[in-house]
Amino acid sequence: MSRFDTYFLMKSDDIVEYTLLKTKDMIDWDEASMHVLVPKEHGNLNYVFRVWDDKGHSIYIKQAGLETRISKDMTASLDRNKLESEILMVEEKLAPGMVPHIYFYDTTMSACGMEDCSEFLVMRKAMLEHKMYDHFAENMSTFLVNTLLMTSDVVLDHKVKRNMTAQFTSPDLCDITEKLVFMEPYNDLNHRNNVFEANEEFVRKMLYEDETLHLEVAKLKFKFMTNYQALMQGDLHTGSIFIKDDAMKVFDSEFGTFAPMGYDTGNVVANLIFAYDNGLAHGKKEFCAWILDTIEKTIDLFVEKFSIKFDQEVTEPMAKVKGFKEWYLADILCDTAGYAGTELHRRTVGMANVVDVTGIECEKDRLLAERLNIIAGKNFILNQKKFKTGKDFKNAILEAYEDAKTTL
Ligand code: SR1
Ligand code: MG
Repeated sequence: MSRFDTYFLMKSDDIVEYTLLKTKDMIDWDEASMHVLVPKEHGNLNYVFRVWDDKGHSIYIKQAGLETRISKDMTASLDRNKLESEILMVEEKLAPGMVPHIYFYDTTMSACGMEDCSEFLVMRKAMLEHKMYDHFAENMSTFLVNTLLMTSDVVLDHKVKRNMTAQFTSPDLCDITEKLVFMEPYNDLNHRNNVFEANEEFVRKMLYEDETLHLEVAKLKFKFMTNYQALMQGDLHTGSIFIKDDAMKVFDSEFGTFAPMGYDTGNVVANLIFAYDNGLAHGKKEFCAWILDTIEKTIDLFVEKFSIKFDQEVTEPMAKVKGFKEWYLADILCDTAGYAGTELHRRTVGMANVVDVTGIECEKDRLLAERLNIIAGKNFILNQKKFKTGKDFKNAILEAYEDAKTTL
């Protein structure tokens, strides 16, 4: 019996005892010198502690709370910690070294022990400092191909995949995505959108009143809900990526579920655009050029690596039919554009915003950023089929920038 046999939300004072209870047989802790610290960066939902000793051992303990951090009114099942841990364990096998190692997960305390990544920066922070990482496109494209293609029907035995589809899902978290991404940015259904006052009129016209847009978003929503294409990370923004000079690790996979691959690839594109917005507002030309180049490369490398790995790994006989691979990839690129669009919109006007944009102090620069996001997002959603190469994405961002300037 231990006091951790019943769930409660842990505080720093509980963490050493808890860590020892859970990891004593895996980590040779120097008990006398164990310390606990709460990292500054955190997500919208959970609580993280870093534990270390003076002999070089360390771990992150991550716990799910009953309420989300972002809003006490929003709850999400405590099972999300198990889901996140199990998805990271699958991803570690498919993309070794590209996710934090999970030491244990505990369904009673809804907590897990995860590899300490404190020598990395959370990528959103790095982007706000306008740091550039030339390995990102290479690593991210590998992560996307390995985790998405390898969990799709192209490769997995179909019975195994159907079982995994049932295992890797959280109705609560999918519900959050369905509302926050695919409804509220277009109708403020729950009256909790954060719309920048100076942009209210623009948002109303461009997002709330455009029925053609609503129809395309409705299709994207239904595709998200019904196309169990692959096990995606589900929330692949720069706050879900640890990065340093020569490596990156993707974490925070609690929104992971079987859904269109383009949801992940699209989120990567959109969140790089938020970094671009911030770079523009701070006059960081080299950084902005790096972002555009990175978006272009990530898409092109994704297509190239996907195509090669498809040929190597395909097991589904009908996926070997001539022309199937090209059709499948083209559809992923359409989705990439569509879901990049919905992410651009929901982070600009929805409930969960990004500091890359909200942190822009000059009103005119913030308006420019928001309008760039809204215009680019609409182009991505309304013209999904036009986005076939990295250059198509890059050019759309440059066009949206020019168009946004004319609205000010
Ligand atoms: C209630 S959670 C709000 C958002 O934060 C997470 O990171 C997801 O993106 C979610 O939509
Ligand atoms: Mg998160």
